[in-house]
Amino acid sequence: MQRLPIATAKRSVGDTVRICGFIETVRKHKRMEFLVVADRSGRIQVAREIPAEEAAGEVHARAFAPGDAVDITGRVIANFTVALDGLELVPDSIAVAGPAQHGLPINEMSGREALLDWRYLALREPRNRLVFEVATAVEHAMRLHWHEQDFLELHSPKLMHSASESGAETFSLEYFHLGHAYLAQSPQFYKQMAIAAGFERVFEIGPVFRAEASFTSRHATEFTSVDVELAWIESHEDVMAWEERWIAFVLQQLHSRYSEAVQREFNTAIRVPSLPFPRLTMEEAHQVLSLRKYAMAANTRRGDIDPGGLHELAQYVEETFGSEFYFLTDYPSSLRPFYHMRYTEAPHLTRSFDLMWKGIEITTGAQREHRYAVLQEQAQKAGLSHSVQYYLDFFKYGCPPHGGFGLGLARFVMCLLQLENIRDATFLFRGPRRLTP
Ligand code: AMO
Repeated sequence: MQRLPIATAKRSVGDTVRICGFIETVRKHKRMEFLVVADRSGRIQVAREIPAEEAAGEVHARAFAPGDAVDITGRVIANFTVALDGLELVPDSIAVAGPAQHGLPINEMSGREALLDWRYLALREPRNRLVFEVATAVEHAMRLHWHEQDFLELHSPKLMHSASESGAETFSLEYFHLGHAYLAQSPQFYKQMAIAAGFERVFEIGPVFRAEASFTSRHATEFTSVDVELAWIESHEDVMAWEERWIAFVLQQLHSRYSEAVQREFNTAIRVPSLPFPRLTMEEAHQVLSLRKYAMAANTRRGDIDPGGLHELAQYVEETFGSEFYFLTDYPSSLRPFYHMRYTEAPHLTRSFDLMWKGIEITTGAQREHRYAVLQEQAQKAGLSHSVQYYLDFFKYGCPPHGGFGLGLARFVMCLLQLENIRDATFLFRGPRRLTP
């Protein structure tokens, strides 16, 4: 008999069906045993009559355990006493395809680290599954938009000859007779190479690595980066305008399919944003913070805004413009990588931006420096010119003005579902203290 998803099987009251899934709970009464069985689509109570010999202890049967992967054939009946939804399965046969050891290692009381140790068990929770259903829908919607707009998808190498963002935060490894290789911190150089190759509009969704000893709720040492690069722009404003339309499209798609489930499971509304998102220059943002008497943490880099300040600004933007999103633009050159274009008339400022959502940075972007001589000088000033010569070469034989951005996928999902921690939005988290499972 063909297996039916539990949600489908439930629509066949009176019929004999076959379902497969995990046992969630086991309850025994004198002659009856109740198993709640769940699969990807839902759950159902299975009411099994215990045979007389088994109840009398004359035959010894293995006891069912929460976690057992079971394959059950039986009849769906209506039973208004069943708390779940008035439906129940009366089994003809129950085969245990994958037995679970008795006594699961986690329960509702387990702390975050234990849940991460036993991630596959934690992921059996429908709420955790929903995180990845939504993440799948997010990526799908992003791809739809790119596809409609003629973008090419890249799969750039993650083994690199040099650091792509900043030297201090790279993982390095031995690489045959070439010496060291570095794990890519972003596809930055290669998405720009695609522009020099005439691809004009490109994207990539792929893993990136940061050797950062950060222990915050927003940082991982490996994460999925969503990257976009566009040719023939006039300024970073064109990139922001493109990004906000793309995000509104993605949220529109998500809203129509997931707003109910997300409201129910995460108590959060999916709001389709109105455009344009508010824009604040870094200078304006500092003025707002000082008017609101916000005191920046002492260890904040000169000119930068600390996480508390970003939240304060989020509040200001929500109160003033009614928006969950805002762009912070025109970062000081000292805070940005060498490849960001500087303003000709104000070289201490970059034509760059970050996108904030609910107070958290989800994107960094910029217009890039595409003029070979200027870029070479900026790389030199950053102490990088030799190690990145292969990258500088991309700009030697004609490259259009261009810009783009990188967005952390887990941060996006975390903000969307209002999750507390990036660990909850990541399939398997990697941090300074975690390399398993
Ligand atoms: P940046 O380093 O700001 O920019 O990264 C882009 C986005 O990636 C996410 N992100 C992270 N997510 C989880 N853990 C981390 N440790 C982490 N670091 C960053 C954030 C961030 O906004 N090449 C540029 C992008 C560009 O200009 O195109 C870059 O990598 O959401």
